[in-house]
Amino acid sequence: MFRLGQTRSVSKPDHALFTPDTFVRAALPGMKKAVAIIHAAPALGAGFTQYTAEFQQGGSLGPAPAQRFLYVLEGELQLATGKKKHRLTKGGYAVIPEDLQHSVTALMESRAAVIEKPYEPLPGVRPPLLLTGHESSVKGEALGGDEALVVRTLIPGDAAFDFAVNTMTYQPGAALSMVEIHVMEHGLLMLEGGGIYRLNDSWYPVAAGDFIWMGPYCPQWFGALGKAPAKYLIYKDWNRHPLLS
Ligand code: UGY
Ligand code: MN
Repeated sequence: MFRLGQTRSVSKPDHALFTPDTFVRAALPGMKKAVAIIHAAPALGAGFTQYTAEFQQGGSLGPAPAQRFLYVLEGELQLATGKKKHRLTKGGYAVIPEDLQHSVTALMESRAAVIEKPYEPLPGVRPPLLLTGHESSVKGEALGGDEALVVRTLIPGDAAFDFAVNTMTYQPGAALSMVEIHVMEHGLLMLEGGGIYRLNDSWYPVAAGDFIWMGPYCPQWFGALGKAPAKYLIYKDWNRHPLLS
């Protein structure tokens, strides 16, 4: 359908909102029977790359140019590292170190969020080994004591990891208690529900399927609307000194 040039998508110097009507699909090098929607990349101003990979059954990712985070949105993936095979179902995730030879193959039609970021070593700290998990085994924590806003921290907070990925679930009407302004950037995929996202001086209606990039120091706030919870998957760089990264 023609939308007469209208979309909710915007791309600004310190933030972007990309809605599914503007997504463009293309295979990345090495991808087989799969395509990527590249939501964030250095070309946008981001220090990481985030894409949604859409696989046919038997489809696979190409090699990772950096450490790679995977989160299964739908279907089932097999992550193979040498002889070891890990099955990742919806809500399953993995953090794959930069130098670890691996393959990611879809056991059925699947979709996954993929984040790739060059690893920033920290003197005296060993880089992390492969980590796999499932969101359902991560205990939710009420953000600032607010039971209506639950955070699940998918990656341990220790200094070996130079990024975090969390899910945040808001009951209808729940909101961040403050407008955040911080040095870390974010890649955010709306998984369920919707609400209003403040990004810098603009307030945007957002819904499941949307992607948001927030650059460093982008003022940000979210309030959930509707009758069902809103949930998003959110990346941030952290655990490194800003002068050294
Ligand atoms: O972790 C965060 O910075 C998170 N609270 N930000 C956000 O939800 N926009
Ligand atoms: Mn934030």
